Amino acid sequence: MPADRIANARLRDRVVSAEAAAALIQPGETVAMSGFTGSGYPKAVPVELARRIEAVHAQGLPFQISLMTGASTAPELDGALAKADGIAMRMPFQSDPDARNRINEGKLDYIDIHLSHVAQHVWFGFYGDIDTAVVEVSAIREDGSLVPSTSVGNNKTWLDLAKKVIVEVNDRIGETALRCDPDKIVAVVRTNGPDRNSPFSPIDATSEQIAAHLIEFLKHEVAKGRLPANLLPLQSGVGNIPNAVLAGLAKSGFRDLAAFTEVIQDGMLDLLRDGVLSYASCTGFALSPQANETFKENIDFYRERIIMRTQEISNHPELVRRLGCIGMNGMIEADLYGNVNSTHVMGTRIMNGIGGSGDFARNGFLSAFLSPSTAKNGSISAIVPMVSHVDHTEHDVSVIVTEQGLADLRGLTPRKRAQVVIDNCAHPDFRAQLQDYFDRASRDSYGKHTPHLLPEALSWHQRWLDTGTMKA
Ligand code: 0RQ
Repeated sequence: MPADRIANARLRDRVVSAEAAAALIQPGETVAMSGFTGSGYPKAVPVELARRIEAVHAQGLPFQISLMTGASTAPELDGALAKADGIAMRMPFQSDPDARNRINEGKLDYIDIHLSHVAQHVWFGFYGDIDTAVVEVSAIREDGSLVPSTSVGNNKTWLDLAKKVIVEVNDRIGETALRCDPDKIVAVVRTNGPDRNSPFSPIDATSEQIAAHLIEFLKHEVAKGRLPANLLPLQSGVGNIPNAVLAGLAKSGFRDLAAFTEVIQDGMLDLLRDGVLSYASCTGFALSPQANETFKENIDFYRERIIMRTQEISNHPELVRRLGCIGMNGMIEADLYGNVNSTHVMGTRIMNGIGGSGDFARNGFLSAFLSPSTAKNGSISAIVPMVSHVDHTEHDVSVIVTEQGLADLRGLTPRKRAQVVIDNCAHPDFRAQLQDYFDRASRDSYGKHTPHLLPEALSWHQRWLDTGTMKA
């Protein structure tokens, strides 16, 4: 790593090993780290911290920290610390298998909140003091200002509030800088690790169909005069299906699109390159290794078209409403009336968290939730009578899309919504079962506004748990 990456002389004197930096974090501390959806998280200090925690545990002594970030990180951060049993409390979002298991075993406290709320709640003191911030940057300038790496997230808040700061200096990709009083920076660690950069699965027929239904709907909205020809600023969740939607947009004939989103993934870079997308605002990147290379090679092109913002701005409800964003997010399941569960498998097992989906679902101009119509090799229906956990209520969900089709819920009564969800979104293997439920509920329900047979609705998931299949 070139020495001039740390241009500030005082901070050059504070360069230490990751192990020495990790030793500055004490048991019981609240530690705020950088990182948003696999980008811009510290690569070296968390691993060393996990090692130290394990060594302390081996002596029979306790050592855990409370951990906050922007959003999800990677095995070197969440994974290493969870495996070491080093996290007492985690917020606001994670997607790590080891952390997830510990949360679901009841061994790790997890607070799952809207990403736009994090900075404000921390400023209000709901999470106590921040003892240490560990923030990845791509350079330190002569005046001590910190050049962000591949995500911004809550870094400004962490640097403002933390009592002491550890900086990891990694690859430079950006230009503007974060400011932090150099007196607070107690350690600077040199690293050279890549971001998580997981490759996307090749686009399969299911995601292609989901994308096609959504794009056809957007074209229909333009034709009806409800959307301008270049749509409205797009927010796209992370994952294979949102990526397929972006790939579909590339071939759709739309031009001059804009994105006001949290995360830029491969498909969005392609849209920018091809001029389909004019510019994109984000707080982080989730790129495959290949897209990451292309991004770096063409950084001058992308720097003119991408702006990174802190996450309380990238996800700000007022901005999402004012800009009239089109939210496109994945879901676990939706019910007949349009309530959506994004976080809990079978109502109790957390998957990742609500992330930014709620910021965009509630406040966007249009809010679309996308999923294959079945999960687990067709054994579970993603369309259920009543969701087992509610993240997005029927009032915040405009359209539901599966590979079967699209249900436009706007302007429909609950009972009309139910019929269109069954007809358009349910998989044929489950359609008759759902129709039967809805017909009996419409006849026998206590209230006829949102018909339900409560014991049966609530036993739907239990049946799957008991038998291992809902088809039976
Ligand atoms: O489980 O990994 O064990 O196979 O859930 O499902 O189909 O791979 O879909 O990766 O797009 O995730 C909602 C989790 C979808 C995601 C969710 C099981 C399925 C699989 C993953 P396996 P898929 P995706 C921007 C916005 C909330 C946060 C958000 C998410 C696993 O989109 O985390 O939107 N959303 N943030 O088998 C049982 C069902 C299931 C099911 C799926 N009905 N029943 N299991 N699965 N449906 C980003 C940020 O905010 C940072």
